[in-house]
Amino acid sequence: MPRSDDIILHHYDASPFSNKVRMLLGLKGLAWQSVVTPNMMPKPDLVSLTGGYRRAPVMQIGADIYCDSQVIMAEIERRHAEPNADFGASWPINLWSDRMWFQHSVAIIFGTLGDKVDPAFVEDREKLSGRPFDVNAMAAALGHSKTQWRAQAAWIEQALAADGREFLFGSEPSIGDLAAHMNIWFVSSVFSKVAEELLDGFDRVHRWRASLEDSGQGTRRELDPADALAIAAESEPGSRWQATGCAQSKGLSAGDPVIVSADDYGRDPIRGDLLAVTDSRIVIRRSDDAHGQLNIHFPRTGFVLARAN
Ligand SMILES: N[C@@H](CCC(=O)N[C@@H](CS)C(=O)NCC(=O)O)C(=O)O
Repeated sequence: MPRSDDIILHHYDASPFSNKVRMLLGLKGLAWQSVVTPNMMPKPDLVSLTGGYRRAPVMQIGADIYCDSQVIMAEIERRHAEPNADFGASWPINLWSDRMWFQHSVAIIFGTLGDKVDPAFVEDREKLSGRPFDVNAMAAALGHSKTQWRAQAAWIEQALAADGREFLFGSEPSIGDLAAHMNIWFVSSVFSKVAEELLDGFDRVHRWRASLEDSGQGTRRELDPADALAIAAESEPGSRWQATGCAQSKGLSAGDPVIVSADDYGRDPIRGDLLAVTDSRIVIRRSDDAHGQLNIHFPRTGFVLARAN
């Protein structure tokens, strides 16, 4: 049975955001437990743990639950500082790659698949975003999406050309490198020929990618979802966030009932009592009969925090 301080990643293999986190675990040489989640709703085990957050990945350490790859990577970095991967402009690159570049990857993959996309998946993604997931429109715009995608990949090639550096910020890989790698991995994992075409002539990107992937994905062990839930129920949430002030957050104080939701897609509201807000993180406490008390962590960037009515 895993211990309450083991890293448990709720994820699925095809998920690019999960792959980015798995690569950070590899870079740090960490052992971790893997709970494979479905790639669309329903996800009863995951949602019961998070209080409503459904996206992948989610990291669990005991009764602390980390929603969104941004706060997951920050927490891995905080707990396992060596080798340091949090430097340079890693976080802005992460946000650009997660939002802007990722949307072009989605348009290319699903525009290329077109009518082959499972209608249940289309319906799920429409509910997730609150907008049409129009694969025919994506197919029609494929040329534009590919141009945009390649132009963004060219930024990586240029950055690596600057002074012959091996990685974006010098001789060591960073979270920014893993973030930029995410879209290249995503498109290649589904359509390797399309990725080859889009990266044609970007020799530095090819070498950089191979070198990042050489670090592997750490030591993965499969864990039954029920065991992960049992670990949450048996563990106490971490106490380091309890004393943190809640300054500069719309007059909210620790203990206030709040709602947290993503500001892009998958905006399902998560209710809890505010524990802490910093410039980089929101932490709320929620409790239920099945799991007892849990700390739920979100990144500050990309999430809305509001008083619950
Ligand atoms: N900002 C989030 C985005 C996560 C995300 O969009 N994940 C995708 C999978 S790669 C997702 O959850 N899609 C809906 C689903 O799988 O149910 C993060 O960084 O973790």
